[in-house]
Amino acid sequence: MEAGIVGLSYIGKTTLFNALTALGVSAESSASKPNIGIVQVPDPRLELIASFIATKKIIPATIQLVDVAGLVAGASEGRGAGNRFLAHLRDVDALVHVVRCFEDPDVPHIHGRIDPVSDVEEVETELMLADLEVVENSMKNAERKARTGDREATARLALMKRCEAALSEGQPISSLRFDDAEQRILRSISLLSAKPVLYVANVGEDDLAGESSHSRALRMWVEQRGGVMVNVCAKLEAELVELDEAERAEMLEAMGLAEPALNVLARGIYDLLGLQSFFTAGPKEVRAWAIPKGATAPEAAGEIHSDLQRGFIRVEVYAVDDLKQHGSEKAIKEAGRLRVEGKNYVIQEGDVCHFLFNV
Ligand SMILES: Nc1nc2c(ncn2[C@@H]2O[C@H](COP(=O)(O)OP(=O)(O)OP(=O)(O)O)[C@@H](O)[C@H]2O)c(=O)[nH]1
Ligand SMILES: [Mg+2]
Repeated sequence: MEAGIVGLSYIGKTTLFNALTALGVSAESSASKPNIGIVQVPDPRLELIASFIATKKIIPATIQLVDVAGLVAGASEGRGAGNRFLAHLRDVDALVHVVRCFEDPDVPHIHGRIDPVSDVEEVETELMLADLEVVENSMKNAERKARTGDREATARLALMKRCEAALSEGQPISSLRFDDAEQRILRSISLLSAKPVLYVANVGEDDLAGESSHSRALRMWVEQRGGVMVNVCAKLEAELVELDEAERAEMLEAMGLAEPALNVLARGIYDLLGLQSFFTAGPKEVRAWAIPKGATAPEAAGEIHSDLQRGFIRVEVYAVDDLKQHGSEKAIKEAGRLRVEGKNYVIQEGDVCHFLFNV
């Protein structure tokens, strides 16, 4: 699963991307390509499991993140570098929309003023204009085919007309409701404004709680749309990841923070992507794995290795809380808390799994 960062030009996207992916491996990047990186999703339950089950390594779940050049008004018509990159965002599963809320005379704003609501609307308009172009093309194509009596084309034409009407009125596709058949058609054209969005207020170092007038204005705008917003100071987070663990803890404490805002953001993106975690635990590694909510035991096994899915027999499962209560897997078993589940079992958030398979 993959999320993409969007936002106006020069507002801290790459700073945030670098901080988020500092611990993960960068997949590929060059001047002409978007930055692609791996984000580790911190989970305190991993350390908890490892405190009961001796292990060599702790491996968190990861998600992939894409960072493209910023947008400016007119991007959908080819203005600015952002346009070339809009195409890279079509393939992502969700968007992280970064909005500048910090004041800093040394960092120029492309419009010469800080106005997060105007910025966020400018970017969303560009996304919708880019979608409108895709919808209109699809509509022309469907119109031609519908005349020959093609049923699929007739359905697509009606759907595209609905999408066009919404976009023309400035309504994102995500504000509409669709049935299964319509969703299938929409998936084939990957509209940007149909993707779930997490808004990130890039706040100033003196405004970590997001109480400045800029941050509050953006929060009100997001809340009115039923959206979710996270406050992050990209500059500060970029500094935090450079520190070693002891220094970081000291700096966080001095600022009265329990953990880096980046952790909250990483979990927010995870949630936005509809992911949940299950764990595997043994002497070699204690590891969290990302799977879509609702995944079955064989599907979860397939996340580890396709052989495990193909040869799936059953899974032994317990909850992290069982480990806390009983202290070891042996004690969990003796207490009758170790469950044996078959191929229809739906994995629950935080299950610790041992897969039994045969290939
Ligand atoms: N004061 C302050 N400066 C920041 C913050 N985040 C980013 N900057 C600065 O803003 C400038 C632009 O940051 P980038 O991360 O390159 O912005 P971007 O959105 O990736 O820019 P484009 O890719 O050109 O659209 C840099 O000089 C950063 O150091 C922040 O939270 N506070
Ligand atoms: Mg950038």
